[in-house]
Formats: sequence, C-alpha cells, structure tokens
Amino acid sequence: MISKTPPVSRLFAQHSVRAVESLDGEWMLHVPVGAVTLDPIEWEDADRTFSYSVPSVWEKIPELVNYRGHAVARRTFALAEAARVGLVFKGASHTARVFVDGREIGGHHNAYTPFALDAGELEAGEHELLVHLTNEHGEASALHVSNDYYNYGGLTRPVELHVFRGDCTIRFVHFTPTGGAGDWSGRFEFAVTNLGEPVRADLTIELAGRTVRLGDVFIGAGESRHVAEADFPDVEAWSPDHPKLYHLVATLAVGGEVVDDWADRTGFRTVVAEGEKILLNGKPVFLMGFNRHEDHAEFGCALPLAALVADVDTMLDLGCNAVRTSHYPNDERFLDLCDERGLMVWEENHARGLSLEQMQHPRFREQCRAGNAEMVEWHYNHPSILLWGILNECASHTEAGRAMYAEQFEQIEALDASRATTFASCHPGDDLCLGLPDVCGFNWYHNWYTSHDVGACFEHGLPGIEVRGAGEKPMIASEFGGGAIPGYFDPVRRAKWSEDRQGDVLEECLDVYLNHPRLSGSFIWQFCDVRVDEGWAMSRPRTMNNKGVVDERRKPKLSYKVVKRLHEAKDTVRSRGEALPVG
Ligand code: ADA
Repeated sequence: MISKTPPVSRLFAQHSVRAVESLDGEWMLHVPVGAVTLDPIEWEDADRTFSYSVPSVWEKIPELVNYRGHAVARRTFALAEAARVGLVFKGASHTARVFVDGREIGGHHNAYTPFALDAGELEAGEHELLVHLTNEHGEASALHVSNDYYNYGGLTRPVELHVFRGDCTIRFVHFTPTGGAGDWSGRFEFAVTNLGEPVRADLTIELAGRTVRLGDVFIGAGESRHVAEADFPDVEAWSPDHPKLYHLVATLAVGGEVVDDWADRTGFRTVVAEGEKILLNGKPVFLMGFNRHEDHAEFGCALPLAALVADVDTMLDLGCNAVRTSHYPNDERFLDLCDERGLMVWEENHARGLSLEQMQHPRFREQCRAGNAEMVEWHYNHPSILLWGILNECASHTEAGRAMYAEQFEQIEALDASRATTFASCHPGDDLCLGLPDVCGFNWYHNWYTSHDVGACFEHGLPGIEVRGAGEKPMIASEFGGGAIPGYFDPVRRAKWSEDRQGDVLEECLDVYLNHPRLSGSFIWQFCDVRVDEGWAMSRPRTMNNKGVVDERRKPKLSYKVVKRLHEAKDTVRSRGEALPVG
C-alpha cells in the first residue's frame, strides 16, 4: 500500500478507510527562459529547472521573484497495487492543467478554491504527476488581474493523493443545524459519486454521539444526493466564547463492506439577519476584526500552519472576534483555526474592484460560478463562517452589474440558505444592489483618501444608503483605515504614511464604527501589509499596500496598541483564556 503520511491539509484526519497520502514536499519546477510560455508535456524543453517545495509560491525561488508566466511542476508517486486514484489540490495558482503519466485528467482556474480530479484506474508502480501552471494576467482570466494584492504562482496549498477502494465514493456531507439550546436538530446532505454500475448501499453518519443510518439506498451512476435528519437534544452550541466542535464521520458500505469514508468537523449554531441585527444563536452579535489577505513576506500566499496559527493568535490578541477573508476563499487550515478559536468569518468569493467592463469579460460568469460553488461546497461545515460575501467593490452601481450580483446571490442562496449573504460596496451614493444581500457592507475611507470627518460623513450618508436598500438590514463598516510605512514616525506633523497618522486614522474610525448603534460590525483595512502588483506601485510605496496594523513580517506598528485598546473597550469583546485545541 501507499505510505500513510499524516494529512496536512486540514487540522484533523478526514479518512481512515480511504488511503490518503500527502504529495507535499519536493517537486521539480521547470520554467522557460526568455519566454513565458511552456508546453505542458514538453517540460524537458524548459531552460531552467528548480527543486520546488510544495506548497509554496514560486516567487520564493530568487530567480523567480518577479516571474509571471508558465511553469511545470512535476513529481512521481508510487502505488503498491493497482487502484482507482484521485488527486486533491487545495490551491493551484492560478490556472492548472493536470497530467498523470502524460494523460490530461483535468484542469482548474482560480488560485483560491480547492478541486478534486479523478485519475482513474492506475497500475501498481511509479507514476508521473505533472501540473502545468500559469499566473499570467491575460485573456484567460477574468478574476486574476493586476490588483491591489499579488497573484503568486505555484502549488500554494497542500496536494493529496486519494486511493479509493471502489467505484462509489463520498464527495461530501453537508450538515445544517437548526433549532437552539436543548432543541437542536440537523439535516445531512450526502453527495455520492458512483463511477460504476448502480448499486444499493448503506450510508451512515456519526455526529455528537448519534448514529444516523440510511439503509439500502439506491446509488445510481454518476453523482447522487441523499438526505437524512436527526435530533440532537444534548449538544452544546458553537459561539465565539465557546467554540464547541463535533466530528462528523460518514461511511458508505456496499454489500456490508465499508468502501469509503469522509469526516469533517462542524458545530451547532444558527445565523440570521433580522431587522438591523445579525443574530448568532438568536442573539445579536457585533463582528469586530480585520480584513486579512493571505500574504507574508516570507511565504507569499502559501502560509505554513505555524504562520496561520500566529495570525489567528495575533488577531485574538488585538481583541478581534471576526475576520473577513478579503478577497477570496481562504486556506482550509485557517478556517479550521477560526472554528477552534471562535473567530467569526465573513468569507468571500474571489473578485476585487472589477469595473463593469471587467465584469463583462467573456469568462467572468463561468469563473465566478465555479468559484462560488467550490467555496460553498468545500467550506460548508465550518461553523465559524457566518457570511458569504461576493464581488468586493465591483460595478454594483450599474444596471448590468446589478444583474450579475443578483445572479450570484441566487446561486449562493440555492447552495446554502443557512448563512447570511453580503457584499462590500464602494458606491454608497448610487449603489443599486443594496436590496440584494441580507447584510450590507460599506468600504469607507473618509479620513484617508478624503479628509472628511468620519462621524459626520456616516450620519450624512446614512439616510441615503437606507433608502437605497440598506434600511432594515444589518450594516457593516467593511473597510476603513490608512497607510503607514513601517518605521516611519512623525509624532509632530503626523504626516500621511507615518505610523502616528495611521494610529490617528484608526482611532477616529473605530470611535465611530464600534459605537454606532446602526452597525453590526467593523473590519479594519487591514491586518498585515501585502505585496501588490507593479501596476499599483505609484500609489503604494514599497509596492505594498501599507495599511496593515502589522507589517508583512508581522511586526506591530504603532496602531497595534490603538486597535487593541479600542477593541478591548467594546463590550462584545470575546472572553479569552479557554484552552486552544489543536488537531
Ligand atoms: C478598497 C479595496 C481593498 C484595498 C483598499 C485600499 O476598498 O476593497 O482591496 O484596495 O481599497 O487599500 O485602498
């Protein structure tokens, strides 16, 4: 059999029947010189070959620090016996074509969502896995464009080899809790894939001490869905102060033999937007935290677990109870940590600041739809995710843009009606989409890009946005902040870009946004400084977005203590000191 390398793509094992091997570690990376294109199977023509450690960004290789183009990542794996095999990529940046033994088995677009491919029946012995990657900005990509963050290249999240026992496999089980204290129940939706003849099977789920059985189920060819319901009178609810998690273990048996299993972690909690409040387990909650890009001076967007843990711990130290995954779905280990530590999450799809013309890119619709479906499918069971967000700062002030927002909200609500939806608008004066989501977010930079008084602007703008659709809905200050070049102090003049000025800006904003009764959340822009595309360099000193409260290496700026003080003074500040479970 294959070796049993412990899983590394989640904080717990997802399979004990299905054999899973991590394909992280040493790969080869083949890159052309003097050109940016490389034929996937002609990798031997590449002029440069590097030893490449997966997961990581290829920009970590000094010669590739600014490389935008094609590359081929290659390694082998061995099977002790013939088997049906699948490959899971948690993040390939940004477009991938995957080949096994020279045969193309599938592809994927979008750096920030996971995908699984079936490699079919493979013989015992050694096999070659080759992934053709590109991080090019060009016609093929509607979403990866020159932007105020950096599109890295490479296999940036873990890769796994799955060895199946047969044709029938569990793709996922989605659990939706309903009810409340002493009265919890839940609905399970099984997605099963059958690549063989129709069979009858037994599906079993264990959760919180209960076993739920669906016996003698007809499993037709292809993909099928199966639903079960159960009561859980004695479970504890998940909340920021008490992030209680339960393991869900599903098995699939054919002819009495268990042929596949699938596990996840989940929690019991409800989320609704009611009137002007967001209710978590029936009680109003105020979301307080940061916008966070997955970026780090040392690791690019491929942060190892220790760095993810440090980021979560730092946000907790800063008094946060929430985080917004601006502007794309995050690494699942980060979401696992949020589940464990009780950080509430606004997770959003991948899109930032696209004009109407960019939204009319021929591939925009298809690429958004695929990314939305993957985000919801793979992250459904995380109790920490309260909000699904879409299309940050896109053309929500145009009729054509509105139709696209409406279509995407419909898609997400059809996939998951158990969470609230939202988006962050930068068009408070003429937005046409405020009636569409459950919660309205606004990106306000009053005392940074303009010099207006924050409180006065908020009061002045409020009636207008309420009339345009935000009335009677919860509202969130989804972005605000200012830039500070790390180490530049100016305690007297307090010039823009000084750490002193950033502290002033955040203090003024937080005073208003944390305390206004009309708001249900505040997300500072942003947690850490991040690399941006060269196209943004002239308004971004160091070619970085410098609005982090910590710099790109997580060194705190002066504003750290301002934020910590004001967050801790807010009465929704989470209690701390609970044990932090790992694994
Ligand atoms: C916008 C955008 C962010 C970032 C920010 C800024 O609101 O949503 O991604 O670019 O502005 O720093 O100006």
